[in-house]
Amino acid sequence: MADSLDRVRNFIDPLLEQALDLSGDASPRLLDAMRYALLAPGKRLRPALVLWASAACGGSWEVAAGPAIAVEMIHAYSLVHDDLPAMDDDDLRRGRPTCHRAFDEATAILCGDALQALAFEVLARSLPAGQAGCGCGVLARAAGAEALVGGQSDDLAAERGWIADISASPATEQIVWLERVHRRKTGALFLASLELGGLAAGADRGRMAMLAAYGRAFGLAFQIADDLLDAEGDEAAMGKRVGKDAGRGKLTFPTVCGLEPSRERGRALAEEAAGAVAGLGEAAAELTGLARWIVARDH
Ligand code: GRG
Repeated sequence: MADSLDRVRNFIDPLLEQALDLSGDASPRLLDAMRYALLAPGKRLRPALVLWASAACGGSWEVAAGPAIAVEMIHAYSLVHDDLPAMDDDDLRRGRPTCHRAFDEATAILCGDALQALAFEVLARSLPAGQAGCGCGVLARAAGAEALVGGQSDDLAAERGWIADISASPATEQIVWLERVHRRKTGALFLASLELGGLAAGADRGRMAMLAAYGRAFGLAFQIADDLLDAEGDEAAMGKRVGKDAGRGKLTFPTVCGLEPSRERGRALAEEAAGAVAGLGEAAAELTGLARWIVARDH
C-alpha cells in the first residue's frame, strides 16, 4: 500500500502545486501559507480515494484529478483551522509547526478560507458543466454545517461543556454520539471522495451505491484507527501530538469501548468496506487494500 500511496502522491503533488500558481493579485504571504499547508507531507488519502474510486468504475486519473485536488484542499483547510488556538490549539502537524505557528493566526485563518474557496474553483472548472455542478454540491454538503463543520461544532460543544455531559450517558448512547460526530467531522469528506471519483467516471447508480457503502465503512474505520493511534501511537511517526484525547478526558472509541474491542470493530469495518466494493472486481483492488491498511497503519 505504501507504494500505491506514493504513486498517488507523485501524481497529485505537482498538480496541487500547479493549482496554487495564482495571479499576482493573490497576497504573497497568504500564498506562502497556502503552499505550506497544502503541500505539507500528508498521506493524500482523500485524493487516493477519488482516483481509485474513479479507476474502479473505469475512469482515468486525469479526469478525476480536479476533484482529487479539490478534496485535498478542503482537508488541508480543515486541518489549518482545527489547529488554531480557538480550536485544538496544536503546534505540530504533518511533522512541522502548524500553519499559525509558522505564520500567524490571522494568516492561518485566511489561508483556510482561501483554500476552501479555491477547492470549489478548481472543481467547477475541472469537469463538464453538469458534473461540475453536481460535484460542487457533493463537496459543499460534505464541508458544511451538516457534515465537517457541524461535526466539529458538536465535538467542541461536548468538549467545552456547552451541552449536557455525554460521558455521563450509558456507553451505547456514547457510541451513537461518537459515530454521529465522526460520520460528519471525518467521514463525510471520505464519502464525498468516493462519490466524486464515481461522478468523474460517470458511474451508474449501482456502482455509486457500492462506493458510498465503502465510504461510510471506511470513514468510521479510519476514525477508530485514528483514536487508537492517539492513544498508543508514536509522535514521530504520526507527525502530530499524540495522547491529546486522553489528556483532555475526550470521548473516543478506545475510552468508551476499550482498546481491543475498538481494534476489532476497526478490522470488521475494513472488511465491510472491502465487501462493499467486491462487485467491482479486480478494478477495486486498491480500495480494498487501503481499507485494510487504514486499520493496520502506524501513522
Ligand atoms: C475546523 C472546519 C474544521 C473542521 C475540523 C478535520 C477536522 C475537522 C479536524 C481534524 C482533527 C483531527 C485530527 C481529526 C481526526 C481525523 C483526521 C481528519 C485526521 C487527519 O487526517 P489524515 O490522517 O491526515 O488523512 P494527513 O496529514 O495524512 O492528510
